[in-house]
Amino acid sequence: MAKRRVRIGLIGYKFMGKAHSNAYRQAPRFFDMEWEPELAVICGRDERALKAAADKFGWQECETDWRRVIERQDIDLIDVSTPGDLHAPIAIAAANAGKTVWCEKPLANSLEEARSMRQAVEKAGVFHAVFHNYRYCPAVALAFNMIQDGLLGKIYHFRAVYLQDWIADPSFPLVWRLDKHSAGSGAHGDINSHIIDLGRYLVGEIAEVSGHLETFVKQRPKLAATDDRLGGTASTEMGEVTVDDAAMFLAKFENGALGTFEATRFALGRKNHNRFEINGSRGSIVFNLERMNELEFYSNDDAEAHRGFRTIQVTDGVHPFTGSWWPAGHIIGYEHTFTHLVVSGFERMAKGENPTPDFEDGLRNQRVLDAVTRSSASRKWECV
Ligand code: SOE
Repeated sequence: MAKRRVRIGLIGYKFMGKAHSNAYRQAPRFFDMEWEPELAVICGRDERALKAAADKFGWQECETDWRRVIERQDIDLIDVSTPGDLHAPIAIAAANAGKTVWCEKPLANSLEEARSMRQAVEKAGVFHAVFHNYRYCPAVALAFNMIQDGLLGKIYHFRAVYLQDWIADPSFPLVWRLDKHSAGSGAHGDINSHIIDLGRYLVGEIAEVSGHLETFVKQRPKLAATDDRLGGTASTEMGEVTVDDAAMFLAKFENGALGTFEATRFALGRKNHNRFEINGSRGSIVFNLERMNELEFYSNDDAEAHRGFRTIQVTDGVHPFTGSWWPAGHIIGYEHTFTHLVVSGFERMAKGENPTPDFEDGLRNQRVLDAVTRSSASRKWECV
C-alpha cells in the first residue's frame, strides 16, 4: 500500500492536545492506513510547558505562534485544540492557507463564527472535521448500524443526559470554561453539543426546541495563577460567571421523534455520565459512556416469554473498529474514540472524501445550541 504522510500542526497541548496526540500516534500502530499522520509541530504559548508536552507526546518541533505554523509550507493539517475563542480565527486562517482543518468541539463560540468557518473551508475546498469523538465509541457506531438496519423500527424517543460535577463546589475558581468570551457557553456548548451531535447522528435533524439555561453560582474566585480546566489557584477576588452551569431542552426532530437533552456540571457523583436511550416501534437501545464497551438492546421481535434488555459486549471482531485492537472481551476506553475518529477521517480523505463529522455537522449542532439559547431567553419554542 502506498503510504502518504500527512504532516500535522497541533495548536493546543492540554487535555485535548494530549488526546489528539495520542490518537495520531496510535492510529497507524493498530490500523492499516493509506494516509498516515506525522506529529510535526505542536504549538502553545508557554514555551516550557509546551516543550515538556512535545517530548512526552512525541512531537518533532515546537512553535509559540500559531500564525507561523499556518505559514509553513511543510504542514498539511492544522488541528485546532484551543479554547473556543480561537477556533474561528485559526480555522479560517488555516483554510485560507489551503490546509486541512480539524477542530475541537463545539465548532465555534457563536452561530456567526460557525457560519464563517463553514464558508471558509467550503471556499478553500479543503477537508475539514470536528472532534465529536463519541460517534466513534464502537457501541455508538453499532447503535447507528442497528438503527440503519431497521432493528429499532420507527424512532419515537431520544432521551440523553450528559452529567458532570467538576464545578459543583462554589469555591471552584473561574477557569476559562466559565467565561463566555473564551468558551462561548458553559455546559451547553461543552457537553450538550456532544449529545446534540449524537441525537442528529442517530435519529436525524432537529426542527424545534424549548429550553432553559441556568447559572446556579453567579460569582466565583478569580484565578490567581494557572488557567487549567482541572483547577488552578483561587484568589480572594471574586468574578462573574458568564456562562450556564446547566442546560436542558425538549426537541422535536424533523422525522417526528421527540428528544430530551440535559447537560450539567452540577450532578454530584456524576463524573462523565454521557447516556442515551432510544425507543422505537420495534425495540430500544441504551448507551452509557461509563460502560462504553456495552450496548443494551431490547427487541420486541423476541418471543414474548424471553423479552428483556440484553447486554451486547461490543468488543468482537464483527463490531465497528474493535477488530484492530484486542481479542473479544478485551475492552477499550475513552482515548480509543479519538483514534477511531482519526482512522476514519484519514481513510475518508485518502478516498477524496471529507471526514465525518465535519464543519457542516459542527454548524448544524451550533444552530441547535443557538435555538436553545434563544428559547431560554424568549421562554418559547424556537425553530432551529
Ligand atoms: C469537559 O467538560 C470535557 O472534557 C469536555 O470538554 C469533553 O468534550 C468531554 O468529552 C468530557 O468533558
